[in-house]
Amino acid sequence: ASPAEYNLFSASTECIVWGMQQRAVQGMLDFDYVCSRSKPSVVAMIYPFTGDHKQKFYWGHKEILIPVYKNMADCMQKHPTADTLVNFASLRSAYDSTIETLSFPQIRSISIIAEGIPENLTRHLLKVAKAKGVSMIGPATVGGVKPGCFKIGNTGGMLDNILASKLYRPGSVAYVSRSGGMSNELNNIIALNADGVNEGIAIGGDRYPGSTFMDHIWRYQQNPDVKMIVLLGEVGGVEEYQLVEALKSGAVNKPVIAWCIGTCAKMFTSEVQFGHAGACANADAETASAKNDALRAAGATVPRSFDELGTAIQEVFTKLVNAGAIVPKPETAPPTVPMDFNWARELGLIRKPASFMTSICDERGHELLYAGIPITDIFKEDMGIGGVLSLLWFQRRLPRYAAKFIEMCLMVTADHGPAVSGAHNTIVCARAGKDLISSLTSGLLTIGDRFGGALDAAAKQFSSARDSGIIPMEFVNEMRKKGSLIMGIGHRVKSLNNPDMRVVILKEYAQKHFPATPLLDFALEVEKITTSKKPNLILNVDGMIGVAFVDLLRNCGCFTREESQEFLDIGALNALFVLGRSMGFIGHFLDQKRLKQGLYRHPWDDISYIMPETNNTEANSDSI
Ligand code: Q5B
Repeated sequence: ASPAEYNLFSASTECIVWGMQQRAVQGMLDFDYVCSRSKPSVVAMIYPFTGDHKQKFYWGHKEILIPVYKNMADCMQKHPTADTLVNFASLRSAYDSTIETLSFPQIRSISIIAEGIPENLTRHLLKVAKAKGVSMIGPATVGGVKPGCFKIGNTGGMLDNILASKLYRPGSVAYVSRSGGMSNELNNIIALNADGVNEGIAIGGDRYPGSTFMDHIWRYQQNPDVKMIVLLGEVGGVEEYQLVEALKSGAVNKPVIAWCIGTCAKMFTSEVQFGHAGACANADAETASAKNDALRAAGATVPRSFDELGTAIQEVFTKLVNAGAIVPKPETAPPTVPMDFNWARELGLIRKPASFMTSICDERGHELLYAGIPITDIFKEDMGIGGVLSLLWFQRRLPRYAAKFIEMCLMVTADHGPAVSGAHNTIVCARAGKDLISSLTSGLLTIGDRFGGALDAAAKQFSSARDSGIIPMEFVNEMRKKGSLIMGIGHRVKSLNNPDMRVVILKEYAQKHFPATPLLDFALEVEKITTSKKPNLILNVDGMIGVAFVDLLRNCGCFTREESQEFLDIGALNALFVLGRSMGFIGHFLDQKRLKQGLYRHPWDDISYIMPETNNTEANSDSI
């Protein structure tokens, strides 16, 4: 037989991958690279859910592009020398995509990874594949590996495993197993106890695998590079008896080491179904023990347990070396493949400064944390919006009275009618047909010193005045001398005669619940002076929140003086008005939409048109 007959894969195998399996493809390319293949084995991918495009992969240190096709026919036409397809389609689409693949005569082998394909469909696939002379590996398998040549999908695990099992170059041992997981184990056992794997196929755990143990063992028997064969069978089915017959007749005359797993089934009083669909003994002959006995009697080396499989392989291998049938080859180091950044970091081999830092929220674990507190605890303890804000904005679990004060600030600033600058802008924007976010932000952008954005500046002015030791009268005079307005003082409509009840509510609460209110007391003294000049120069809602919050930060016992000052410097207090008033702006937006208000145009009679005075005589005479 020629190598093309007994080898499914070679160092020039070209493969098409069905499915957007970037990790598996990268694993195949890394394998190719350590095998010193001249070209990547994966030449194209098929993915019917996106248009034709290219995907980027690594080839050693370089980046390469692999084309992805929506249509299988296009892919086959563009890559006529690809003869292998690895099908990662789900159990729902694996049948259709395999049938379609089988219609292209260029394909010699198909591996089907999906588990759970209905048995009647698998049997039909088998029939079609057989009629067309196509080798099928799977379903329900990781695939197989031909060291130095080609690896199917995720076979062999990660690169460190592949290197440890020396899969980058061929050895003398070929194996066939059902289980993909156990094939990894075999790669390792064979590398440790012999000169490595020549080829390994996991036929898959279904009752009707696309290819059988014997399909592969026949190939191994014909391949002169394979010096010994390992079979890892399992409980269920009678396929191992075909090898028994082949050994008895001498059709297979290479040394065979065999073990059927599942011998523990006899410990159970009832029938046992192991993990694979086919792994259940329906008759005595299907038990692992019966099959092991038969294989032993036919001349295979059968250890007493799976634990002794390695020793059995080693004994046979040593005999073949001593007899000169195997001549161990000198080891050469494979080319190095750079380690993936994420994997290297997981192993703790590298470190890199993070581009971002965060200290308020962590969503990576199984539960969302606000400043370290799990979201379930936040609800269990009924921390409310004030509690959440105290965690996210101030990174502290503030006392309950403080959280309540935060909520009160949000409530009193929630709205102050449609006439104020921000609400007006939101309304005009909504009536111009804009969306919620545009209308809301249009309103928010008006917040500043004169309207709603005086909290921080008020907190700073009042606290630095009081901290400097001056009395309220000196503060007012100083500000007047500088020609500066006192932030937090004054209101367009509220005054001594029309007091702002929002301020009254907050003032009474702070005086009753805060441990101390020295800055509020200072501001109230200032208010007495300013209102004596003009009754509307009251401590307004911005000023009230600003000074009371300084008292809170400084006296609640949760912050150092520096920390509380930092919040003023950052500009944290205006955030209370911004958040509170967002509620109102959203309300105005919804209201306008609900009321189906049309485009707003300001009336001419409400605008004074004051044109610059111009001397038109000359111009007029020119034009005449
Ligand atoms: N004068 C708020 O001014 C307003 C003075 C002052 C010393 C002062 C003004 C001001 C500081 C900034 C501030 C937040 C623009 C306000 C808010 C939220 C709101 C809004 C709502 C809501 C009002 C008349 C005379 C002049 C001025 C003197 C005025 N303010 N002197 N310190 N702070 N305050 N902003 O009424 O001698 O006649 O020339 O800038 O705290 O935005 O509901 O509307 O919830 O939405 O236009 O409550 O006070 O007064 O500028 O014509 O001044 O008083 O120098 O003196 P007005 P003006 P004179 S709360």
